Amino acid sequence: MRLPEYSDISEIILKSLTPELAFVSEKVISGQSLSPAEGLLLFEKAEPGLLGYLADVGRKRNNGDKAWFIRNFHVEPTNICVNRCRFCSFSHHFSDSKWELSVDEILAKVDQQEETVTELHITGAVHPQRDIEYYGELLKKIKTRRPGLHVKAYSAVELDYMIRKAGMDYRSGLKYLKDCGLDSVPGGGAEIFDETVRKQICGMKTGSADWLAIHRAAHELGLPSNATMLYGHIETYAHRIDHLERLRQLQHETRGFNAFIPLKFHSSNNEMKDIPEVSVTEDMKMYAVSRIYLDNFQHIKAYWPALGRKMAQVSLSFGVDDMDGTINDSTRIYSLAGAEEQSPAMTVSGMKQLIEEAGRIAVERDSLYRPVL
Ligand code: V47
Repeated sequence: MRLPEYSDISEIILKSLTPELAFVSEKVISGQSLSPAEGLLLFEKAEPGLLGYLADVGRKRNNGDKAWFIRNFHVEPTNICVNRCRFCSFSHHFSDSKWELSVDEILAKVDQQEETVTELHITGAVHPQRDIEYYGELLKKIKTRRPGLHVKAYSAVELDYMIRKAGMDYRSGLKYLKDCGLDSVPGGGAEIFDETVRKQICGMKTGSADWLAIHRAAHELGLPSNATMLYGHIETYAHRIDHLERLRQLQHETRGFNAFIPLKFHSSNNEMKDIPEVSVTEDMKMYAVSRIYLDNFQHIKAYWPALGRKMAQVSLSFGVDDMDGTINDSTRIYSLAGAEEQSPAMTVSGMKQLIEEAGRIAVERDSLYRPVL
């Protein structure tokens, strides 16, 4: 029996679709960018199976069968925050406890990590008494102890606050931090760019245009960054596509984003607790459409502490090529919001097993997606 070639399978699938979906699918398969209306059509009309198939085309084109992971840990220096985001379960406004780590406590956490850990992710709340010199000095001290550690630090929201407070523009503030040891910028604080939704869920924090301006400035200085989206709350599919479109446009100009990370909204212990969490099918649709729409992003990351390790494994068949990291039980943002991973930590062998069970080749990476040998 002759087995069908890849293109034959595409043809069989295309014939079973409505003309609109067949047209959009053909564009995806032949590597063309989708318009916002076409992205929306996928969210509204495509079956999860079709989305998985189309996302897989992009995933394979960018990464072959490799799925990446990193040995990393987080430091969340404080939960004391000037903002009051309604989805947040982490800040002191909604949590039973208030904390602020001293510099020595942070350095002790750095010292505790094994030598093989390559990345530190620092993010947390926007503390009113901290300033750019504090965060700059922290970077210098970390780098003195562990010069080889890649420090991905301070979301655009934290950066916005500290840079404005210093009376600097984004470029000079980021340049100062880069000179202190900042290596890249994490993707937090993006939430949803649509201004109406943003006002309702996190009206006090950095606006969308400023979030994008900070990432643009970082890219222009040679600092790579990530991008996120908080989905599954009051936003519509059109808002999600608008968010992806703004990211795709900035990436077109700068090429500075490494990865896009959809973040599922978790509803425990925050002011949006009445909103039910979306289904896992919805999660997989979100990952797949992200892979398909963001055709100029090299990587789509499943942040498993937010998604759960089982669904992160499934997401490898819905466009995901990056599993983030080993984490070492160092983040509270999602466990406080009710995510099933209450103490997120994975061993390297656990990570490899998860990836290989999904039929992918597990590759340990550094923060710039170079294989760690
Ligand atoms: O911006 C907060 C999200 C983000 C909730 O760059 C919530 O590699 C769900 O951006 N339910 C911060 N999500 C974390 C972040 C991140 C995480 C992992 C990797 C990277 C990276 C960046 O956490 C916030 C917000 O969108 N968040 N509360 C919640 N209740």
